[in-house]
Amino acid sequence: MAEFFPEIPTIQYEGPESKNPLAYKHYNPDEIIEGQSMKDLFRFSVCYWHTFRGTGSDPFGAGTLQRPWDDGSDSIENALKRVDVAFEFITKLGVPFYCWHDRDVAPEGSTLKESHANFDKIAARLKEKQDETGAKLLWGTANLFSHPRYMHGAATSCNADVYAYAASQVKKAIEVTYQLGGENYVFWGGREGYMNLYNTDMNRELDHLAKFMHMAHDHAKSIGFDGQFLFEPKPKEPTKHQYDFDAAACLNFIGRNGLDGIVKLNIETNHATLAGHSMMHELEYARIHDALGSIDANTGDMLLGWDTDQFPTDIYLTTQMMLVILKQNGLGTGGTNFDAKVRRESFEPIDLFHAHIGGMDAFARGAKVAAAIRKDGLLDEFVKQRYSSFDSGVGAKIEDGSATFADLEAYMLEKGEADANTSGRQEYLENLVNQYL
Ligand code: GLO
Ligand code: MG
Ligand code: MG
Repeated sequence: MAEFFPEIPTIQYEGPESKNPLAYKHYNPDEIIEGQSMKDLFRFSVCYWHTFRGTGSDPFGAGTLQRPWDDGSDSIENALKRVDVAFEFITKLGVPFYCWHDRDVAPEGSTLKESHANFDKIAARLKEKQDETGAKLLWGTANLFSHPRYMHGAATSCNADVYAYAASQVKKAIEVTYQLGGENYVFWGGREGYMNLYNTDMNRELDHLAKFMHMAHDHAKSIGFDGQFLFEPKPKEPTKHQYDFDAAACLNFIGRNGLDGIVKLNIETNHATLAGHSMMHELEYARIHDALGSIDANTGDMLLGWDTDQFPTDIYLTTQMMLVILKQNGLGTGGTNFDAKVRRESFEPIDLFHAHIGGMDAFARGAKVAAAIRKDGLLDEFVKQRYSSFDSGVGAKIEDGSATFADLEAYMLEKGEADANTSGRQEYLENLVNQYL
């Protein structure tokens, strides 16, 4: 196997005392957290688009990233070589999963037929490499936003031909995901949204999107693919208003269109903050609806209002995330995908390793802290106590649905005044969490 990262060894766990930047200090794949290994708890994944296709370009300047193996062309040879690079990277990192968009791995041809054929060629190499290394596909997806044909959206485009093209692309991407043993299939809305309501029939667009999802699911069933479908909420960018705004908007769409039980959510940190939520809020909202399927692990910048997709390093953030994820005992068939890119100033290949190592260690530490908080149980006990007036008496009748407004009025007329409130103790609880960090 050609060595694309000759100076990088296989990354090992060396423990918190290690000073080796190319070692894990906290991510120890075999270490058990609440009954499962870190490997199974996180199911870390490397994303193909930022990591192997990112160039470091921004709206003000050209790419900066040194990727000596890449000739910058859209040739099949270059795409095949990138597969080898990707699997060397994934293997050296010891990450169990990866994921892609169709057009990340294989070049778009001049016709749909040619694009399908290109995709088949690369998929065959991906399969070989998966078998050789044991790395698996967490999820596949289709890029329905880069090509100019998708200027008005894909499944919500005003152009029926574009809709049909998008459907063909998703059909193929689901088939390849299935061939490669992918465990999920993701839909991020790309350009599914609008810039201006004066030219938009929102009702028709949402209806078309629902039909698209049903057709996708019917096709998946017909070929025997039973991987989990996931929506990825994002409120804005590239459009002013994206239809998959946040977890609540996605779940409303899912429920209203008969997609319950078919689609769960892939929650991304930076998208949560763009929606004006904390990541913990988005995860908990999804979890209580039995829809927390997978996560895109990154972070934004507090001072910037766009999707900066940075690698997560904040242990307070990962602690909050793991408090929710541990409540549901992990992510099932989902995983922790680094939808994150190195800064354009971090232009050497080794920076890709530093970035992933840091992200994995941040999650491992967050999980250890969250598990310690959960083990002591003080936080959970506080919340349980706070709602204990609903465990018996009038509260229990409210919860079991047997109370009527008339009952509640009769109860209160007799009692005269509500029982006194107790303190929410927010500051005490914030201090408590800090004690574990
Ligand atoms: C962009 C999204 C994007 C998706 C990807 C797969 O903001 O985060 O990277 O995760 O298209 O759905
Ligand atoms: Mg994402
Ligand atoms: Mg993003």
